Amino acid sequence: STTERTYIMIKPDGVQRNLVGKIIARFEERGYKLIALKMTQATPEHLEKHYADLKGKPFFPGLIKYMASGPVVCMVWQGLDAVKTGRVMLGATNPLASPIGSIRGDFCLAVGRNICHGSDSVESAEKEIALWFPDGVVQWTSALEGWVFE
Ligand code: YYY
Ligand code: MG
Repeated sequence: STTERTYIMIKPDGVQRNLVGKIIARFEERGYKLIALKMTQATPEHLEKHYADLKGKPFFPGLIKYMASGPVVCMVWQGLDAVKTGRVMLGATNPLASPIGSIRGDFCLAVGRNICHGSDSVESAEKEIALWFPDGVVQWTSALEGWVFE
């Protein structure tokens, strides 16, 4: 549906490498609508909730440390097939397996420094949006809607 939402986050390495504008531009240019945006330094406790499904994995402690090592940029993007297409735009978890043209395929190399996060299902998107934006998102009408969607 055209109101599907996904949670996209620019990780600390994406912020440090000045890729915030480029990543936002890709979602804007594709036709998605930005309905929430903030920059924050996340606590390990908050990140453990975000990555609760991965608790117990060998890379989990390093993942939390990396994600808490600097500010992140948190966003909610809305539009047709936002979750699945958002993941395609990010690329594969391992940047080396990501196609050129995807964000990870163009801008990074290491799985532990893959610069961005995207929800993997509509259900996890709803959970992640509630976790990062507990006060909700911004409802607004884009003047472009009739040109982006039939
Ligand atoms: O959703 P996605 O970010 O593509 O991958 P997940 O399987 O959810 O893992 C989250 C995060 O953990 C991944 O972006 C990098 C890191 N990670 C890792 O450092 N080493 C792995 N073998 C797998 C994942
Ligand atoms: Mg994931």
